[in-house]
Amino acid sequence: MRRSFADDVRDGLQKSQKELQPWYFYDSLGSALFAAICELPEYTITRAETEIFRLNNTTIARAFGSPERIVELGSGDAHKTRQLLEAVITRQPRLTYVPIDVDGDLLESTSRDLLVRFPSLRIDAICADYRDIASLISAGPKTVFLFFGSSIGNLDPDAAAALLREIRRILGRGDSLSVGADLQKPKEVVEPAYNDALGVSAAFNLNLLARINRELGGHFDLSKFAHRAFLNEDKGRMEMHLVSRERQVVAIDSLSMQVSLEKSETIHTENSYKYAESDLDLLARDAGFAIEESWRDSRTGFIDMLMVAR
Ligand code: AVI
Repeated sequence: MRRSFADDVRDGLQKSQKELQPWYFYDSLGSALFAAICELPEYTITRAETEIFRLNNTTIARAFGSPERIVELGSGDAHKTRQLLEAVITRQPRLTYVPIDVDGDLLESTSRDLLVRFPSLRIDAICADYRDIASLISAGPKTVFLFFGSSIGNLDPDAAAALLREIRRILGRGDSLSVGADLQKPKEVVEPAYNDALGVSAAFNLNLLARINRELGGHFDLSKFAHRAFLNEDKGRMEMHLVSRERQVVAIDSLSMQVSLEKSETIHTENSYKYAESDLDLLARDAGFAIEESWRDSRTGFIDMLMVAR
């Protein structure tokens, strides 16, 4: 059984390096803030992937073959996926789309929009954490999995490898998984993407504390925390933290818990791994896939890959 928000908050805030899991960013407000991040000039991931789909959607759809089912992990507002769905439906009108997302409201509104735009599409939406994929999706018709937007970067390498293996177990030989990953780039380019001038990334990060206040009776004073995001070059990842501006003790009523924080102590909220292409190749091969095709954006900062099950 997947652990609850309450359990993860209790455990995470008792660790010596306090942490909160990034899956919990995405309540309704968090999803809206993430959609705003995607529009920021500093944050290139979404634009890069949109460009890849705009220029290559027919080629990508052809590479998918004619799937009967498309399963998307962390579908969000499925903004970028629409172009691909359109190209797939043109080839295969009897398609079932299975978006999986933790934000139920977003899942519902996105599904309604898609049905208006593609009346022949069948949608089986699942409100869940995609890390439970093995219990959510069973083996079946010819399937393509989509894992876009560099969401793979929010998993530690072991968890990413485990997820790809689970997906491989569901797929038949010749089925495919399409993954979008952000490529390694210099600090001067990658750090501003998580430290934007408007402060949207800071709000996205702080919303985790606001969510604890809303849902668990927390008493976090957001003005007593600062957003910090930096490139950890040794680990090849961006890290996001919330930094306590002063020594403080914060109560969380429904957990009957008091959280003590020293001045400058941090709560680690997210890792965002930036990949080298050779690592992606290894990851795919270890899980039983071969990268058959890949597409890069014009600045070559982002890659979408077609991994085919061997
Ligand atoms: C969803 N994910 C790929 C984003 C990222 O870049 O890691 C989440 C995000 N965190 C801060 N800004 C955006």
